[in-house]
Amino acid sequence: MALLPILCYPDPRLHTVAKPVQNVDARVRALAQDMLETMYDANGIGLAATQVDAHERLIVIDVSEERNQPLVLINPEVIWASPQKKLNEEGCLSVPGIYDGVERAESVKVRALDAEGASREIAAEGVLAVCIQHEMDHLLGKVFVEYLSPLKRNRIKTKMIKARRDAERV
Ligand code: K1U
Ligand code: ZN
Repeated sequence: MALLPILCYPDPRLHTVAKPVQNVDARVRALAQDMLETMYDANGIGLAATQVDAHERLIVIDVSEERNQPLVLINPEVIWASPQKKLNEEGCLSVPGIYDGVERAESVKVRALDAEGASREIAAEGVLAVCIQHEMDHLLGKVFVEYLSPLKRNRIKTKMIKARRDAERV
């Protein structure tokens, strides 16, 4: 198992559109395990392959308090989204230290392959629904700050570039 480097906004690679996984094989399972280890190490509740510069439709999630209910979703598709929307506070491991409100469907149903290649359907609400939608956006090359106003987004971009420069100076 290995910790993977997480791309930081505004890295252009975060805007890559991920390709479907063709075979759920040992390589894909190893990537999913490394992503889970990376997500737990960073205290995140989700991680998309895009964020570790692997442009395949694979996400990992664990929203449990005990951090012992990992979910691996391969080639996820939203098959139903509630018309009711909710504004939630979001964060992102690729935009450290930034939290802001994003409106998303309150609940969703998702079909995906699991780590064994079996098709599963998940009905999600609350933080799980928010996290699934956030991670699926990553697979489309979209970062949550793109829902914010251009003014806020530009401020965040400038802050991230400055933080990166300061970190490189040390
Ligand atoms: O995609 C990511 O970078 C992971 C991200 C997932 C996420 C968190 C919150 C709302 C939507 C999606 C994180 O895990 S950010 C860090 C975190 O653990 C967190 C931040 C705010 C609220 C809850 C958790
Ligand atoms: Zn994110």
